[in-house]
Amino acid sequence: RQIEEDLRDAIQTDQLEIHYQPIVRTSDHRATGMEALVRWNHPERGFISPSEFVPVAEETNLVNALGEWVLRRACEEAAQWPDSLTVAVNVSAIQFSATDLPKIVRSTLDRTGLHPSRLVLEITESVFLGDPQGTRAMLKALKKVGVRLALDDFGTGYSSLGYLSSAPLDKIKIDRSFVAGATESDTNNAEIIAAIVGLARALNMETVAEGVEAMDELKLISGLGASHIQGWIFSKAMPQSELLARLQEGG
Ligand code: G
Ligand code: G
Ligand code: MN
Ligand code: NA
Repeated sequence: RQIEEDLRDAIQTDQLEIHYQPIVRTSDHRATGMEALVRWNHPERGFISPSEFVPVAEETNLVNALGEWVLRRACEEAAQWPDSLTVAVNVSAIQFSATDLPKIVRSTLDRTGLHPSRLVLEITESVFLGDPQGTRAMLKALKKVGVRLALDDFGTGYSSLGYLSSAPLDKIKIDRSFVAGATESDTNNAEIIAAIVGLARALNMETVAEGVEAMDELKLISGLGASHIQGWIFSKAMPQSELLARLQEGG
């Protein structure tokens, strides 16, 4: 397929770049980290969304090359930020099942000089579906490297909660569909968010409410106790150059 060939080329010739979206602490609205979101500017087709090309990478053998490219670039760029900021990198379930992932993460941290505690790996619930024992072993091995682990898009996938208490996760990212559905009049989604926050607290995990766009959502979510917020109300994802300029301004 053309898109597959083009993607292979894009990875090799640096047509990809990463945009960073701030994740802020609910209590003071200060950024504590950034999520790395890959972008592809195709020479003929223009901008192509990762929701289109990440699945292509997953269907082919490109997903590991893509994942390693994103990891390395994100760690290199995060090493230029203040030490207080973490960088969160999305890890595809296929990448996650590769046995050499902890080794790759460790050598990337070594080469870029980023302290392990500043890297967050975002995994999805689907990693718990196939091989729960292998998954726990992988999570443990990654924790040994010193990185933090976040469960992404929580609430949209596999619904067994059993794995949560036995997995060494540091944070839960509440899927934006719950945030978008939470209003004063429809309280079901707000109840779900409150329940996830309570569960995370009991398990000593942080919570990130994703996709907060509007002031009424911000008020509601803050009241529900999520420790962190990510969404357009604070910032869209931006390139490294723009992020560095903002950090320089102190904002
Ligand atoms: O901004 P947004 O359109 O970036 O991202 C769309 C989807 O692509 C999201 O589900 C997001 O998790 C995913 N995504 C973005 N960057 C990466 C990446 O580097 N690796 C993987 N596996 N998924 C990514
Ligand atoms: O699947 P994951 O959570 O990794 O991807 C995050 C996705 O959410 C990206 O596509 C990102 O651009 C998008 N996103 C981030 N903030 C907002 C927001 O406030 N509203 C909407 N609609 N999307 C957002
Ligand atoms: Mn994510
Ligand atoms: Na998510």
